[in-house]
Amino acid sequence: MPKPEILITGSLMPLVHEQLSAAYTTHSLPAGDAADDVLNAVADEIRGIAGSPARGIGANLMDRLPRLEIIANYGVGYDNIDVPHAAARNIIVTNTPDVLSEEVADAAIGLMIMTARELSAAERWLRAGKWKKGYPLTRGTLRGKRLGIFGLGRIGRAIAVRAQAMGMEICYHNRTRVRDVPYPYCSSLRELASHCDVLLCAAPGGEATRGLINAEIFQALGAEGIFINIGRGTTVDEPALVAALQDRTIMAAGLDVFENEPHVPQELMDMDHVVLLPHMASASVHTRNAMAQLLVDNLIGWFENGAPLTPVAETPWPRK
Ligand code: NAP
Ligand code: 8YV
Repeated sequence: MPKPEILITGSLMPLVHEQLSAAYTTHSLPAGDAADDVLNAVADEIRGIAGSPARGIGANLMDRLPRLEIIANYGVGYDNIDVPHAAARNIIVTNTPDVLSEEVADAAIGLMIMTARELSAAERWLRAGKWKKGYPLTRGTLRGKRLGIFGLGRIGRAIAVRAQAMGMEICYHNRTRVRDVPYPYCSSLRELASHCDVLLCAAPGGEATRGLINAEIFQALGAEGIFINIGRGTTVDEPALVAALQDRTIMAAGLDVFENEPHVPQELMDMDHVVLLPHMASASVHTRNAMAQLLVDNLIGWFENGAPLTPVAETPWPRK
């Protein structure tokens, strides 16, 4: 039996390249026009994709690969993949749930504290030699504040546990009420925003959430409110966020994700009451290796045992 052929769509952790090339025939998909040369040579043989989230996997690419069986995504979010198209073609999509939840929750809490207590601005102040001038007391605090989580899933729950231990009250909004948590449920995002002091987005991206956090939500969050995003930038109406920060509709924001990464609007860069991170919430060697191993194990599970480990809900295994 010839070895399955796998297309690797971007630069992934070394263990992915090492383990996949030991077991399968692998091909790296270069950027730009060179991609066509690779596809022209190998497209008919590709049975699996090891997918980098930096690259979209749309219907066009899938349809150039007539034998494609599985797309293993390097990330829990899979809004970079046209999953309805994959499902229609019976292509399994897998992601990397759970193994990154605690790391991302740590980063979310760090970002929330940095934003409320102006830690980045204070460090810039010190480095500028201004210590003796005395950094102004921060208006922001987490003492006595309520955290509103938009997207109380695996990561949202890990954030809630941490925030509760810090003395914060928690409330949340999902489409579906979660039965096994003690936190109050808000039946809409608007209700959540008006009910909390810190609004934190840990919801997936994609069409279902596109632009939901908009001017009306920032208005409801209010002038003492803080917005934190570790979900996806597409969930936010970014110009509305810029405006809400510029005219102080809200107090501050901490952002790990942006609408058109790696582009960050200059207006955000120019404001001191915004903390900006380069989409790094899961980015430790420990956690990225765990994600990489799960990606590999999904491909091995499929090709060796006929069962992926963590298929996404839209492409369940066994098939329904
Ligand atoms: P998850 O367990 O599936 O949780 C997602 C939560 O969002 C669920 O509770 C879901 O509840 C809710 N939700 C989904 N669509 C919604 C909608 N339209 N309106 C309201 N709530 C909605 O996923 P997870 O593992 O926690 O990951 C969440 C997301 O975090 C990922 O999809 C990814 O985008 C992001 N992420 C970012 C980083 C980073 O580096 N910044 C790292 C990892 C993950 P319902 O289905 O009941 O609505
Ligand atoms: C990573 C993420 O940044 O898992 C996700 O959904 O957004 C992050 O863990 C990404 O997947 C790897 O580049």
